[in-house]
Amino acid sequence: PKGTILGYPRIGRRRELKRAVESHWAGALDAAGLERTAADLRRATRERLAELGLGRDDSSIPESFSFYDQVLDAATTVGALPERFAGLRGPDGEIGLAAYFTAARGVGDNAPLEMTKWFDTNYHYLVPEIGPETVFSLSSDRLVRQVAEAKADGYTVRPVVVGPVTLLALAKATDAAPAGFDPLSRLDDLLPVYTQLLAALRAAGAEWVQLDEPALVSESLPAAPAVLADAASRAYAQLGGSADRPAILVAAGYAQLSPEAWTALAAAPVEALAIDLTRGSVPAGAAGLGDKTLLGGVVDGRNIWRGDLAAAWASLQSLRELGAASVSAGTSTSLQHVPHDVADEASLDPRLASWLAFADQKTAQVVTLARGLADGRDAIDAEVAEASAALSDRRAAPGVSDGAVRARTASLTADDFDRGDYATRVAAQEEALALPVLPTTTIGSFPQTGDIRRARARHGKGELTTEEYEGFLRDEIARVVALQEDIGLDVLVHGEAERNDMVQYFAENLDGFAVTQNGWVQSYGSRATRPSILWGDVSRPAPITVAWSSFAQSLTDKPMKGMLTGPVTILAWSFVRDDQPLAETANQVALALRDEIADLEAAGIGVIQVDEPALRELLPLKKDAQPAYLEWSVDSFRLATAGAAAPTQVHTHLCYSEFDVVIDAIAALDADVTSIEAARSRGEVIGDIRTSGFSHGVGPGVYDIHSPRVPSVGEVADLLDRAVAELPLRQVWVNPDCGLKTRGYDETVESLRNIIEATRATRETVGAAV
Ligand code: THG
Ligand code: ZN
Repeated sequence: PKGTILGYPRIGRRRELKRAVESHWAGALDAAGLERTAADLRRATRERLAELGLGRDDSSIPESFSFYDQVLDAATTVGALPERFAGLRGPDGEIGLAAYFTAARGVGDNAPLEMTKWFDTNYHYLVPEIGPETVFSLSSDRLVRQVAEAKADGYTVRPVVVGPVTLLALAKATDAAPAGFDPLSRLDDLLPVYTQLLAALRAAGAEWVQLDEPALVSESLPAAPAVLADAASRAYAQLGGSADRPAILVAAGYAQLSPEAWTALAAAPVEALAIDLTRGSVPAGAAGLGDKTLLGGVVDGRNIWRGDLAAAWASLQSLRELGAASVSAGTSTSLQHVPHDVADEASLDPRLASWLAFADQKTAQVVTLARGLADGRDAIDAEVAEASAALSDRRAAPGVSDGAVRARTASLTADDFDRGDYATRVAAQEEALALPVLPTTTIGSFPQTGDIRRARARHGKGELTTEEYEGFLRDEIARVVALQEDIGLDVLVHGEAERNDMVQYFAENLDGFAVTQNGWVQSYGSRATRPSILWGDVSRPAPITVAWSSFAQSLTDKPMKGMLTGPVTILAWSFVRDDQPLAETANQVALALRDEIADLEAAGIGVIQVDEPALRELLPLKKDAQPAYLEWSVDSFRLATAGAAAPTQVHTHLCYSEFDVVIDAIAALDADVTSIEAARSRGEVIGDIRTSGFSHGVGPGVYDIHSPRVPSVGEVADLLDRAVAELPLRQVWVNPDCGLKTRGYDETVESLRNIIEATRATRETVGAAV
């Protein structure tokens, strides 16, 4: 086939899979019912993709369904589940749905597999645990059955599996493994199982198989690119050397394939190679591909823009020079990172909608390019012209470029990014705030109860007037403020009951953004977000948070924290315009936040938190691109906050504990106080903070909010003792790991009370020692 997509969203146009899976977990839908829903979804996907023009019988339709995660799928297929889930396996060691979901979600003391970000996307995968003791064996025939299911429906699909190199490269060592154990060292034991899998797929009717190897583009994995390329060379010599297998497509999206990996794959006995041409090209000096097919990933799987078909065509033409036997058109990655269909967005401005492409529109683009490759460029002239016209329309549309916004970013000077001397600020803040040692606070959100969600939904449907809804929110804020006073916290928050999502809330209140109704994108498992669309120059038509924060402040004498989401996180969790540097877009958002901060200060708010949980997420996979990213991302935060007066205490919050990579960047943010995740790693991060010489206020989390467990007073006190032993007392803040939005009230209140009790005890000990 002349064109294909590397994968399709699995959650369903109306999140049907989420509903089915969650009702299965709740015991309301049995396994057979869940399997039926999943089969219906797969059937609907095949039919839709055929309707859009992918061939029913030429392997251009991918079989990329997953109940939870593609990495977990591959791990369970080859039997790579840690020992603690062994009891859940079937008679022949088979891993069925129950074991699969338990590995994903945990049960009792059996912790689930760890979850982490998939390359530089917002998708999270489950980290396989592999040790010397792991026994690889074919343990699930799910994918084989899906191929057979499609066959029975008259489709020859192309099954998609995470490849052996990526599976091992993303794995971590089991607890039982000796120190320094590298899962990649098990490659030779794993390959026979993949060989067996390929044979079974062929027997079920697969003519092609797609092995996803994005590890081969990354410079951010423990294994170096040359080591990964060597593994790929061995893996594909062996898999390709097997006689009983479908044709193999090795797909390596998300960035440019490393030169070493290109050389390895060019020499490997596989039939096709898919590369990402939206984030890189062919490595310089790349070897020819002989009789392989080269699939050019020219349709971007990561954004929602309609794309430039003329440029895509030119890019495909340039591939011919590499001497591949044939060139075909594809997406750069799976389309799992974009929503289903622009046609599902009735409320979107039609002009904006005409610039967009979700998964279905991107599939149609691939089909168009494929037709061009088969029948000649003339055959697709009309479509190419239409795409170009949409692009020019977008360039010229009002709001895409706003003179006032441009003038403001163009006139920025170094001063605009600099808050001035830290010591001066500390003195001014001590006087303004008069906080005790070890000040206590929370990250910002309080539990989003069913009542809050229902009130928001009813307001959305017009069943509650805005006045009634806002009255409800004020009552909620008053309750949360009174609760915090009762618990004895020092710096209070208003609880964020008015926000659905910390990014969408700002997107809804800033010019230059649009939000969708059905634009869900899987984040992990059954969870999804609806990223906002940042399409134009960003400005703030009116204050956003000021009324809520000043109402909350009016209820208490304690400092009330103003709560904002930082520019990098707003960009990271939105679909961002691709027609100007991210740095420019980030500065526009930063200026809108800067104005909000000025208004909060004017309204008497003396502590303002600007969250940047995604700072680490956007870090490029390629080392040479990282410094520039860290520069503009840090600058945009500084631009947002540098207007704050010295007595105003600026806080930030980051949602991870891998401090090492970005510690210098975090210090460069120059926030007065930074709260971070630390409870799960038992405060290990405190050592990193000390050795890095980080000098500003820091709140290493003492309560793991990802778990319903209530930390005991003793546990919290231990963490605090460790913090005050390693860090200067004046630096240490006391707070949970993250927002409390997803927790219930009972455990939240109990945990916060324990935190306060532990803090009081530690204050006494250090007081005695001082
Ligand atoms: N907001 C946005 N993007 C994000 C996060 C966020 N990306 C990264 C990270 N946080 C992802 N984490 C989650 C956690 C929970 C959910 C989604 C992503 C979640 N979603 C609800 C669901 O799927 O049922 C739907 C939420 C809604 O109604 O909006 O639980 O915090 N933008
Ligand atoms: Zn957090």
